[in-house]
Amino acid sequence: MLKLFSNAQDYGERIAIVYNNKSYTYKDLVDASNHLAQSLLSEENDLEEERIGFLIPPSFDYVCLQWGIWKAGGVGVPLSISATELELNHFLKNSKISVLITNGENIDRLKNLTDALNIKIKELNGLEAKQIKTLPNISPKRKAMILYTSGTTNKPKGVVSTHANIEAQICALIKAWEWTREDFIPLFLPLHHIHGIINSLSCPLWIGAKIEILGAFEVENVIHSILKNKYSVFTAVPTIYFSLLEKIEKMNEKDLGNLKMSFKEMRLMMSGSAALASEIHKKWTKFTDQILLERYGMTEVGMAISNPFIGERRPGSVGLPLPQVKICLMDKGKVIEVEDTPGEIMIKGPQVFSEYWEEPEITKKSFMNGWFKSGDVAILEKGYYKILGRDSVDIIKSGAYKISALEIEDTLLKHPSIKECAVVGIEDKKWGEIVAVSLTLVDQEVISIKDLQTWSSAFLSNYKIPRKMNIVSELPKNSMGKINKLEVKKSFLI
Ligand code: MLC
Ligand code: AMP
Repeated sequence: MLKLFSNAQDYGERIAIVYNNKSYTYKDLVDASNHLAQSLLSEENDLEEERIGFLIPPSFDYVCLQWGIWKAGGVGVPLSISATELELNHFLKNSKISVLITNGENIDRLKNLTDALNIKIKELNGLEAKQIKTLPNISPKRKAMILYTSGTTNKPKGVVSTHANIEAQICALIKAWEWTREDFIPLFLPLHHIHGIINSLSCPLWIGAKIEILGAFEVENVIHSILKNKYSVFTAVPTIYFSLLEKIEKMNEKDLGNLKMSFKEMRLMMSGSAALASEIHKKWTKFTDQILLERYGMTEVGMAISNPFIGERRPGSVGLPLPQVKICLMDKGKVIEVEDTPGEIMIKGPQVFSEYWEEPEITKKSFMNGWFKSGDVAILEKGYYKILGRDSVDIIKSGAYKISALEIEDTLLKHPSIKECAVVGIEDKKWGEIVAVSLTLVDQEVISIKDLQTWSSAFLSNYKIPRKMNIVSELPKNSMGKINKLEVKKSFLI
């Protein structure tokens, strides 16, 4: 049996999850996930890596289903609750999902889509085990999960992680961040991304700790829960710290005092998934006496580099490689041996994903001599890694979501009034980057931001674009005749 599950059996009556004011023990989780595994198996003995899509909001049910799929030998494909029909169409079709499991309220909405793709759609509450049978023995080498991530191709790619990858990702963090079964963590991050799935959910469950699932981040709700509970670990993205600070700055003295104390008493507060501005880092320390631990990760590798739990947590740096992770910086095929010289972060280790789903060529190009090419540029500075940014202008990180500029451009070019466009990310204090669009229009046409937002939101979720827009008569070109995005970016920054 996979260690995540055998551990859980040992934790028995300990509380695993608090959700909607109800507590669920590890035994509840083991029983419910076994039942779901048996129901998914139906007449089979092993799902043999069949892809099972699930569109379930963060909840106790979500975790039972994730575990049920794994226990039955399936590959779980967690999908974003806010994905548009077009995005879902891509995820379902691309990963060749056989069954989509969701809540009652989504069945009608998705039925046409799943029918068109010849995919079964099932309601989670309707899943019943016909017979009690022994669950398959799953080798850690088998595929466990596909997460979709945007990149320099215009459609998101499926990142395949094996059980062994997931175990290695969890174990590195348990060790580095000294997780214990006495920990208690609030979960408010989306559960179709690695940060939420590994750091907020799987680490505590591995060690026998307690999680309170709060649903999507909502500043009032999170503050209310922090005042009510004694959380010991907190992990969030920089935009969330920004939002908390915005709120805190407007609070009355009494609530402020209690909140300060609650934050101060936590044993560990972390930030990652995007760069943490030093201003937020400093303000947070001033407010809570907590020095945020910044770490660096990626869907393809889980967490790779982290400031230490004990030792210097340096603002602006991401620290040192996590246990079992090997890092080097490379420039034009050569390893950089000296400090202060930028190079691409290359990653090796048992955490590193196995492949991009059914994309052998892209997978091959993403590795060099066994090193995964992250696409992020960093330097080593006084022994710590410091991220300088992405090597591609086509990748935007906004609210810690990775966004492909190419995917947005593709969508905008379908608009009948748009002749040419360039999408770039521009710096923003709250969001890290915001999406900016430069357009040239078909003669005599006019377009408003509202028009564009309505148009793009039909295709793309997560990012309500555009935040900023330029309409120009001609976009700057480079010598190859391609749109010069750096020039476009500059035009927004002036
Ligand atoms: C939303 N808004 C934006 C925006 N998103 N504005 C600019 N840019 C964006 N990207 C606007 C909305 O239009 C709305 O405006 C207002 O902000 C509130 O919208 P919301 O959707 O309710 O936002 P909020 O709930 O505050 O969400 C922000 C967030 C969320 C940061 C909580 O984006 C989030 O959960 N991000 C985490 C993503 C994540 O987990 N990434 C990890 C990937 S894994 P109005 O005008 O209508 O009020 C990874 C690896 C690793 O990166 O290292 O971990
Ligand atoms: P994703 O593909 O959504 O998993 O996002 C991974 C990317 O997030 C990385 O390649 C980095 O570009 C970015 N990232 C993650 N953590 C950090 C960090 N601490 N500082 C800067 N960028 C980060």
